[in-house]
Amino acid sequence: MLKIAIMGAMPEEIAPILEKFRPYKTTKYADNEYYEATYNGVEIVVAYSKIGKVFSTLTATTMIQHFGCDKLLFSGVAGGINPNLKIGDLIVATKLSQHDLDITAFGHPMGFVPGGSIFVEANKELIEISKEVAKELGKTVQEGIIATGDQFVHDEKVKDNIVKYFNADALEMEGASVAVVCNALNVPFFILRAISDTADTDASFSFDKFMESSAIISAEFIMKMVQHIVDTK
Ligand code: 4EZ
Repeated sequence: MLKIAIMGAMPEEIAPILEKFRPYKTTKYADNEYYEATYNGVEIVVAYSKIGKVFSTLTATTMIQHFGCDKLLFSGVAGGINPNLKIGDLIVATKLSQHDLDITAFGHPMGFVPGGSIFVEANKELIEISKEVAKELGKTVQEGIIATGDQFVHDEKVKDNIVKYFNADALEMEGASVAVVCNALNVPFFILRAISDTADTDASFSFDKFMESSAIISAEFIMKMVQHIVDTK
């Protein structure tokens, strides 16, 4: 049976999803909780990792290696960089990069370490499904580059550098690490984010104000994608 991992970083990012899968079974593993359910003949595993690249790496790896998930969908919020992205807008990652991975001292480009790559590309079929779902809903979903790092960005200069090195459209703290895991383990993945702030000096206020409503926007879209995957399997 198809087994889909649905993850977020924070409780608010998965709460609207989790409530759709009641009743679910809660399993404690690797210092976290995983919620398992079946939905129209598909197995679902939901979890929030906690914030950042390390925790999200652990959760993505666990969902694949321990729970046996064969697709991974990430739902959450992000800071917008591209001025076309307003609060509440959705962005689908085409490729992701770690903006804080820096061995430039040795002549390597930002985001690169030997054996790795600056960008990891998301699964094209899942992106295609997102376009179909967006069309059905009459919604616009922008595609773009997401930059990930272990910091909440609230500074124009930091943002400018992320644009300079990665031409990123949005930034957050988990996408690229999840991408690295899924890519290495050959599991198709999809990263969706709704904008909660624009990573400037007002970012923390904007985040507090909009994270919950934006998390719901992302979660609802992910649920439509799950429905589409279930219907066409
Ligand atoms: C990380 N997530 C933010 C977690 C912040 C505070 C208690 C998304 C995000 C983000 N990440 C939204 N806006 C951001 C920004 N400006 N910089 C980094 O994935 C938790």
